[in-house]
Amino acid sequence: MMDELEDSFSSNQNSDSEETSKDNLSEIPKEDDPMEWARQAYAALKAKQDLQKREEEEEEKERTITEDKILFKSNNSSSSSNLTPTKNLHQESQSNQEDKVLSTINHSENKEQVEEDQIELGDFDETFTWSAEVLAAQGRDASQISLEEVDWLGRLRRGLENTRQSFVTGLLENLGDDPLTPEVLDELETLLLRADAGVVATDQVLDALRHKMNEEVVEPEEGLRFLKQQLCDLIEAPIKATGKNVLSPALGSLNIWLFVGVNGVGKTTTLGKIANLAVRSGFSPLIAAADTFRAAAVEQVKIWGERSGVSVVANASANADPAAVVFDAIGAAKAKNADLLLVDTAGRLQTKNNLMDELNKVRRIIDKLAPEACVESLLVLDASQGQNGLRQAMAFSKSARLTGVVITKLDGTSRGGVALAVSSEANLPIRFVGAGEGLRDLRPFNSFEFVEALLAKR
Ligand SMILES: Nc1nc2c(ncn2[C@@H]2O[C@H](COP(=O)(O)OP(=O)(O)OP(=O)(O)O)[C@@H](O)[C@H]2O)c(=O)[nH]1
Ligand SMILES: [Mg+2]
Repeated sequence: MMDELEDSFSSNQNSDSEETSKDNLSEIPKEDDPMEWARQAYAALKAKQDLQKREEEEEEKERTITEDKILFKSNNSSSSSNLTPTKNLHQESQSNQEDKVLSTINHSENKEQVEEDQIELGDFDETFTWSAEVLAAQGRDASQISLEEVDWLGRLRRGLENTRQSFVTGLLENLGDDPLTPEVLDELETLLLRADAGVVATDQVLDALRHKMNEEVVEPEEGLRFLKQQLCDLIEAPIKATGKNVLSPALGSLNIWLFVGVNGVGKTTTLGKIANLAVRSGFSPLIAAADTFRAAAVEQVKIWGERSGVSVVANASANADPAAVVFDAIGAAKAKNADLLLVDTAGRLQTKNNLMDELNKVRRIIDKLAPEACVESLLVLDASQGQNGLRQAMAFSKSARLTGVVITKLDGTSRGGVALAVSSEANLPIRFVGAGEGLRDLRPFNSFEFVEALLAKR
């Protein structure tokens, strides 16, 4: 279980972890030849996948034999004892299923889930080599990377495609082969603002670049490297200030994560994906359906719960008090020994005071009932809303005691730069990013990977 935990929540370390600080990236002893590193990584993943497939086939074979034996036995027993093995079989398959879902979804008996959750190693193509390069640059060992990481990097890069297209293509065209000029900086300023990086981040990055150019001639390669580092530093600042590189549930205590934000930004979807990530990482999550505003909201969150085998606490009565649902859910979490309570809340405009008060009431209940819990209040932001997302962050952080941000819908928007605005202006750590509607289209945020994907040349 701990291995899986490392895999999903913790191994996605931001690049400022001690060994992989951006400042000493150049000192990391990495493979001289990135292609060779990628080849080794590919071979290791291929071997792992082949082994897993063989094990699964073996398991399947054994399972069929056992089932045949039980069925055979039950068919040959007298009618009264007939019930027992059949029941046992049913019980066995049910508890099996729970175990499987809890340990690794790859083994799930639900076909749909298998299809959705099993990642196949793709070709040794350009996407793979790029992902490998990003992992190698963080000082990773070619034999230690997981298919999930590689798969996610591909998704992240595809997700940022539109932002990159409008940003990097313009930038690279202007950069050319000559040292940086003041005109290139002007163009960069326009591009950053257009990608919704915000005024503060844009000014900060340009000031740093201007300062550097005053001191030395800056070749385009060096300019790009320096730009990446500036962007990374900017996004990292609020993350570093929390002392936690990656947000993962604290072990040994109850964690309560609230998902808040305006309508339709992806709160419920994010919660569903995190429930799945938590299960895969060995935690025991529980969901509180505290969006009591829409009748369909409870159904929606229940479907997400079912996809990962996570129970949902809900109140059937119309317009139930969200705080009452959270009250019940905390009781259930304690009774069931759940370690992560995920709370879905109704979408609300940051300008509606009564709805913001409702969030405060939920917080008061949590403080009263579970004062020892580690509480995270995560604002979900739709990347395509650009600067409006920043305004939401400012307003919510005033009244909802935010501790972090999740940026969703990075796919299909050219405004992924809003991550920079949120970090520099709302001063909030970005904790997760979503780049699609699938179960695996969300990962813990890693600033190095984000900036590399944002500024990938190819
Ligand atoms: N393309 C894309 N779609 C997403 C992403 N996250 C969520 N969505 C979609 O956005 C829509 C709204 O998602 P929800 O999770 O229901 O949003 P919500 O914030 O819970 O909405 P309310 O509860 O109504 O306020 C759904 O169609 C999701 O599938 C993402 O990362 N990428
Ligand atoms: Mg919702």
